Amino acid sequence: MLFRSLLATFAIALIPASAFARPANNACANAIGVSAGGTFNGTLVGATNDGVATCGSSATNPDVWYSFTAGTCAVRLVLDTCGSNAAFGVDTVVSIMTLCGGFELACNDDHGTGAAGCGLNDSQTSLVLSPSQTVKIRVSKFSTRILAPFTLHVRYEPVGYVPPPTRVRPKARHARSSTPTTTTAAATARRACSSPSSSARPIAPPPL
Ligand SMILES: [Ca+2]
Ligand SMILES: [Ca+2]
Repeated sequence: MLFRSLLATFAIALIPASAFARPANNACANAIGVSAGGTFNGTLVGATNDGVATCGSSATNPDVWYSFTAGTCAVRLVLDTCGSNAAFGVDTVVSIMTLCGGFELACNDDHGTGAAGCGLNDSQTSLVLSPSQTVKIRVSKFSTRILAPFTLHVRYEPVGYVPPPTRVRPKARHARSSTPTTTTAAATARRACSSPSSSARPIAPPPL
């Protein structure tokens, strides 16, 4: 029995520590929703690879996932990991996919411009999304650099009003009032899509 116990202990010791602590969003299918925007603290520690990317030598590296769905407005989605390299030593790579196992829409390894609060190894990327479009956000790391925590900032702002796909015609012309109606759903949507969202922040220039 003692031998068996020692053998079991030895076997457990051989299992990598990462096997005990997978991030909740390790699999793309378990992507964390970030549609409201904001700051999200994540980690690559314990993550495994289930995605690909075309930049940052990260195609086979461990990755974690987030999901963003645009509302009724077309939006410019802007992602960055600014501050992560300075805080945790991680060299992030951020990419945007159409869906799990889908096509890559954008990828950035290093922000490159060294904007305020953004290190040269931090990532930033952006993409214009159609109303209701969902994308998957992959966070990974460059080549052989360390697995570590990171901070993902998610911002978005409307890029213009997009009319709904169908319109309700007036029942009768003579029923129209000479006074313009300003409280229709369309007018409300137009106003909503013409002003920045409450979570939108000034957007930095795209990476070089
Ligand atoms: Ca993964
Ligand atoms: Ca990087």
